[in-house]
Amino acid sequence: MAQQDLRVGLIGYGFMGRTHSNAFRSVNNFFDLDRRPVLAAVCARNEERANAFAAQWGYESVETDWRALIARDDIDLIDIASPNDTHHDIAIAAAEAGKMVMCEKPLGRNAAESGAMVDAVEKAGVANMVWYNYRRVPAVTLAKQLIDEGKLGRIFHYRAKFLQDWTISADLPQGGEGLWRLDVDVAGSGVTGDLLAHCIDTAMWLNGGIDSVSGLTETFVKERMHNLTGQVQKVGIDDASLFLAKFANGSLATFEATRYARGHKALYTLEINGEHASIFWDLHDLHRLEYFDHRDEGQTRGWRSVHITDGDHPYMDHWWVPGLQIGYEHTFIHQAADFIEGLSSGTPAAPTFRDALATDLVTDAVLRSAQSGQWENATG
Ligand code: SOE
Repeated sequence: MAQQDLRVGLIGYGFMGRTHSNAFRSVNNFFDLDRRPVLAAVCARNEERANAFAAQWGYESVETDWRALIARDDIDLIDIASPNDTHHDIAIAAAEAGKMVMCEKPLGRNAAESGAMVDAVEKAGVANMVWYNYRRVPAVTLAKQLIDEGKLGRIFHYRAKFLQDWTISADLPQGGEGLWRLDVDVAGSGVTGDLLAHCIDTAMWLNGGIDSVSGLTETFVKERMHNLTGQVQKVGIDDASLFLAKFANGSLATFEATRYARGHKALYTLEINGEHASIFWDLHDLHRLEYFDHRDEGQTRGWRSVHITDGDHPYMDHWWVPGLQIGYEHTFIHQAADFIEGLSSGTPAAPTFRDALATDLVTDAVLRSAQSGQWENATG
């Protein structure tokens, strides 16, 4: 297939910069696409480390000012993998310069920021997408197909958790590289925007819109030393966030995220209970989908643990042979493939900025509800 270059300018070289770079580098090895990402430039303030990153990943050039990157004529796509407080300004400037924009989640620090970003990309008419990668775990994509085919029937319950334990120590500072997720000014919120946002994105994709929420948050460690000021400062993020939700389809939900669940590193689980069937998925066992169908023959009816590695499972015909599983990094490769296919077909791949705004409206409502003690509307 004749391929057009898709010249990528990546901003940020942390954990997410690596997942995105790996996706752009690998995607054409596994998917037949009419565009080929070219790692044109990486941009970060620390020139020495940006140079080292460029050498390691094969970026052609380095910029230390994102405005200079956006001003370049040889860049088609700006990919934002820098901390949350940078998303708004970069995305808007990139859209105004006519660049396609991909952005790490959450889209903005709050729905007001995200709304302005949606306006900018839609006004400019540029392709856009947010990296909510868990939609593209093949088992989760299969769950979507089963639900859309009506296999579960009417849905009654949705249950999601995202549990971690890495901030329990009161000695852990806040702010700066690696710890900006603890600094409310940079992150926008704590686990609500960081972890629940994933659960909400998947949930609304699988089960439709969320109408209203009742939230409860807690900050267990109230003060931490700030890495940038050297001062002990108030912690403004939520360490744990739980909420009840009512979906537009009438189903009821519980969501929980915390960084204080000792023993859990990234336990994202979801369960959906329908009239005919139920589904359970666990990120620690991401290549399995647990499925129970009440219509099965009575004596052998039970939960099936389906190994999602066959050629007829979502995305799996692009990988190895049946029985051999794939992992976390592949979800980003799938997302890059879908984004490029969306450019070719003219049907944008989801989640777009607009889809991600809907998630931020829910996270804002959860935080509002935790303050007000009331149920809050989550649709904006
Ligand atoms: C936080 O520890 C984090 O890295 C999130 O920021 C990611 O979005 C999540 O996928 C894994 O956990």
